[in-house]
Amino acid sequence: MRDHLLLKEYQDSELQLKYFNKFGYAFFKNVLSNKEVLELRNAMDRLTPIKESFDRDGIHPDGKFFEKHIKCVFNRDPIFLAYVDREKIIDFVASVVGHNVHAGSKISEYENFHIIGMTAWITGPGRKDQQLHCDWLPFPLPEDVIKDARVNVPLLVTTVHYYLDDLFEDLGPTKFVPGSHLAGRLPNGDTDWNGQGEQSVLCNAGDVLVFRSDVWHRGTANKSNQNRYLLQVHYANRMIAQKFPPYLNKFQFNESILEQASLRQRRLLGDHPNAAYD
Ligand SMILES: O=C(O)CCC(=O)C(=O)O
Ligand SMILES: [Fe+2]
Repeated sequence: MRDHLLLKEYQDSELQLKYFNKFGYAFFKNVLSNKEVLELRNAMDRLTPIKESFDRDGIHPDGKFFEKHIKCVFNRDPIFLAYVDREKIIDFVASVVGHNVHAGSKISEYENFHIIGMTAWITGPGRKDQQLHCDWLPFPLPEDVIKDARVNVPLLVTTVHYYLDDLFEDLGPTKFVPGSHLAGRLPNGDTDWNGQGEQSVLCNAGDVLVFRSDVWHRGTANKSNQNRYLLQVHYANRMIAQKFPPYLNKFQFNESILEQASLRQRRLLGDHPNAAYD
């Protein structure tokens, strides 16, 4: 069994999509320059926590390790705005969650999805293993049903990982069980599926991984002596709520950042025209 995930970028977008549907993830090599990686890391270091937004910055409550986890960073520093619709990545994301579930609708892909979160995450030495999980499994199905060629489970949420380190096993890479979104269930303690075990994302700083919410994966222990830097961007079909805490009208868009946003960025931040349920 392989212990590291196959990280191949297919230049043909149809192939990239085909393997995303088959394995549950897609890889994009060298998306960010070294300068951009450094800028992002520095911006993450500068962020300060907002307690009501569920931010964390300090020693983790269930372990003696440092963790910084800051939500909705597109609203905190204009540097992060570019990662709302980073070139190349956003076209791919549009093709996987921008689809319209009502066949024949005239709504274009860019009008049918949005950002539901953007988190800056620094994990320090001593960070513990996560349990293998799905971020969200909206449609649990019997395996024989989900494998039927007539069944096409629509993807509602996908996450983009911008890796900001050269990953190695001791730094705590994300691990995936490729293809496990076709199990139709949560891992429930299993660590392999269909002959595939967990495989580490051993990529370089500036590389990007896009993955389905229903593929089995986990973050792993940081056994090194350095912090791991990760920017997570979560996207969903427009019908899925945005997760912008604090709730009950307490989240406020930062006007000075919004002024710098393009029309497409505003749209992805939630500036939709009226449609069903509005
Ligand atoms: O830390 C990672 O690499 C993955 C984290 C993750 O999967 C999660 O928090 O849901
Ligand atoms: Fe996860």
